[in-house]
Amino acid sequence: MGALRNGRRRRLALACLAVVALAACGSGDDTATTPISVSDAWALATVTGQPNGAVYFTVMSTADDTLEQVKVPDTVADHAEMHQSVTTATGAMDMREMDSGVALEPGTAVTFTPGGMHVMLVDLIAPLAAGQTFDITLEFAKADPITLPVAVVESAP
Ligand SMILES: [Cu+2]
Repeated sequence: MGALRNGRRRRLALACLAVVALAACGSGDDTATTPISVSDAWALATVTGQPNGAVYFTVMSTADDTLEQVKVPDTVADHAEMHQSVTTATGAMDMREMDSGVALEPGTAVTFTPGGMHVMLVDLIAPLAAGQTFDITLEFAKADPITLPVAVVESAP
């Protein structure tokens, strides 16, 4: 009787150890793969003949990182570029490509917004229609890539 009870106890203890190990693994993976969150991704609908579209979103990181590039399916546009809107010396609006990416600091939200930073969808395959969604993928220097849906809207939210 005594030996049987001991055997059961040992099996229970082993089962608990396995559960603890799994839990530790799981939480370790979470912090390694999701230090960055991206929210509120949207794009304005475009009209026929408009060559480019723009995507806006907010990105927040818990660690120092760099948003290096954004990718868009080739069914949506030829490619995507990260742009910064600037006002030229003559007062005209212009855009400059952010070749070295966008620095992310822990806990500081970076917002892509009209008149500021945006992801330009270069050479749209078809006009962006309100109600449509498509995926973009954000690639970082350190964190794993994040793919998320972009909602096409008639006017800025
Ligand atoms: Cu642009």
